[in-house]
Amino acid sequence: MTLRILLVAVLFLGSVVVDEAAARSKRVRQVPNGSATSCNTCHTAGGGSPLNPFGIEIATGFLTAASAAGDVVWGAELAALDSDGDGASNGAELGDPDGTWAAGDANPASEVFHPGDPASTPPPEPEDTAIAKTTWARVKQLIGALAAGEGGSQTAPTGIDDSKQ
Ligand code: HEC
Ligand SMILES: [Ca+2]
Ligand SMILES: [Ca+2]
Repeated sequence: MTLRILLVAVLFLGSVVVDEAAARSKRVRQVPNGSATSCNTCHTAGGGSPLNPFGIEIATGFLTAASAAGDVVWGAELAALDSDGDGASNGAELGDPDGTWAAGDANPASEVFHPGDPASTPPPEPEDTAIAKTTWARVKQLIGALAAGEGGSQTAPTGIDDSKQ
């Protein structure tokens, strides 16, 4: 008898946990590119686990209700915030910088970064490109100098020493 009550209780609790998760799985489809990391877009270790900074942001101001019934309010405001503080807005990380995507739309085609993880962030473009160009110019110079020097000369290739430029 006691065993039966226990069994019923376990089955009941199990189904409650499943319902809790199932009722909230819609949220994966309520942010752009939510499918990229699924539940971990907002949770730290799977659905129902503690929320990451993006999830906390949503819990504290971007749900239509503070329960399983709550839908995510994705839009310009949430897109403009930088929940994980890595310098890239939530929208920039999820491929919808202006927050114009709406649930049901196709996912924006773009490289997706994690809005709740500061270690995942788009590279800061302009500066990097400038550095890369300089480096590339140097590499070409070096290859050119080496190719020209083929055949024996041991003199340092020109144009590589900073002091000569
Ligand atoms: C867009 C953000 C977002 C995504 C994606 C998301 N969640 Fe959540 N989840 C939340 C927020 C915010 C809460 C806290 C509010 C609440 O209780 O619903 C929460 C709470 C929960 C809870 C209740 C936890 C508790 O301690 O009461 C469960 C269970 C849950 N989520 C499951 C899931 C599962 C499973 C998925 C993936 C299929 C998922 N969630 C994806 C934002 C998200
Ligand atoms: Ca960010
Ligand atoms: Ca990030």
